[in-house]
Amino acid sequence: MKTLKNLLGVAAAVVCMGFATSFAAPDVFAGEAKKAEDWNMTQDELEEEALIDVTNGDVLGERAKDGAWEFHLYTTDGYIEMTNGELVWVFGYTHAKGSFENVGEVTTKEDAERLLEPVKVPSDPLHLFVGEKARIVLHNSGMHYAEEHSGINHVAHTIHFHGLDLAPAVDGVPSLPVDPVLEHKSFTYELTPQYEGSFMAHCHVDSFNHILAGMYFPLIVHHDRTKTAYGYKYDRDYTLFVSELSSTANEQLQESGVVHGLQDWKADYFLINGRTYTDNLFHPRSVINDPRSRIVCYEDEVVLLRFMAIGADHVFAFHPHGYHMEVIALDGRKLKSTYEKDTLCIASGERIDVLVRIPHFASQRKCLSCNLGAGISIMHDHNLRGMVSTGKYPMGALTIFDVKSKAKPVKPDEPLIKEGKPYNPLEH
Ligand SMILES: [Cu+2]
Repeated sequence: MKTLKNLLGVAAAVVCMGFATSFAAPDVFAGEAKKAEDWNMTQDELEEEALIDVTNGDVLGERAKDGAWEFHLYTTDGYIEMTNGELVWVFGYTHAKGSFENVGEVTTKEDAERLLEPVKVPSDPLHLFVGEKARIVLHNSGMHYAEEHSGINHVAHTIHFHGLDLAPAVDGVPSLPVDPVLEHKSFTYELTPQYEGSFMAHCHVDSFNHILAGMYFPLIVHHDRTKTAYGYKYDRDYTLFVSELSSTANEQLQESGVVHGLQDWKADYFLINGRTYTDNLFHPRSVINDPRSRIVCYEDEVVLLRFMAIGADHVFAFHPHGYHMEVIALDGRKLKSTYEKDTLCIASGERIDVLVRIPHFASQRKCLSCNLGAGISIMHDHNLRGMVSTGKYPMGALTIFDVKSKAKPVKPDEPLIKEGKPYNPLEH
């Protein structure tokens, strides 16, 4: 097991904000012109504000001269820290520090550390818009932490845009018909999304090993710059990307490039947005201390949850205590009629969008099963294998709803870890 003690230079992931600075306002904002006058805001400023709001301050693509959204993704490797202190070697996609800008080809470990964000699993979401062209450039930056003679060095990668129904030329299946992206080379995928919805992307080279080693991320296609999905209005949205990780398999890839007995591949971590829950409520790497994964909301709000899953064979079964979920879309398509579930099964490759309507008394309600405090209730994998990581329970796919009262002013959008001090749900 590798820990921080014996491995220096692994920085914590930093959530950065960025947005396009130049934008020609589309017709949908014609109605906003009056508002802009009243508030003395320019169309550019309104556009920036709406973009930040609808994408929750995620890093956005750059706006190219022709209006296309441009993203430069870099593949490389690194370590992620688990709640038990283990550092798991992974490889995946990343991007320039604080942006999706082009920083040229990155070929050395020093340049990767200097220019790129550390690799995350899953990597940061890509936000696209219906009818707006996107140019996604994949740069293969090689591996920098694998053993010198490991077969994983110098491998090629692609991006498969799972669910976007694209032509083969930009579908990311190697050599059908486009060759995969070799080390220190790049390839540009151009596409214009036709449908709004929740999608994902992953590598399609040696898929079992590359995907499960960490090569995946959420892809969200918005209809416009408002908080609506499939025609439904929502107040807040959270993307919960659940996945399986085998530190043993990853270590074998790092050391030799070959996973022994692939048929026996077994996850030892079950993740929500790359993290496990742990009974140490203060652990900064726990799911519940991650602003992307802790479902913070107000009473009477409508919360959109975008579930996405990647794995070898585990089917997650999400069960929120205290709430039913209204399923509004499956695999990026609006359902003709919705239905309600309190246990939602999701298998690898699926996306399920649900609305949770938060009752007006929810901030006062205590969950008797977890007793974490008023307004807090858990949502966990009811296929209980997913609640056991490295043989320990409860360590796995569990997050919490953290409902605030409108009467008590709070700032739910602020990071939950301030000045290095983790947020304590018990102090509510
Ligand atoms: Cu790959």
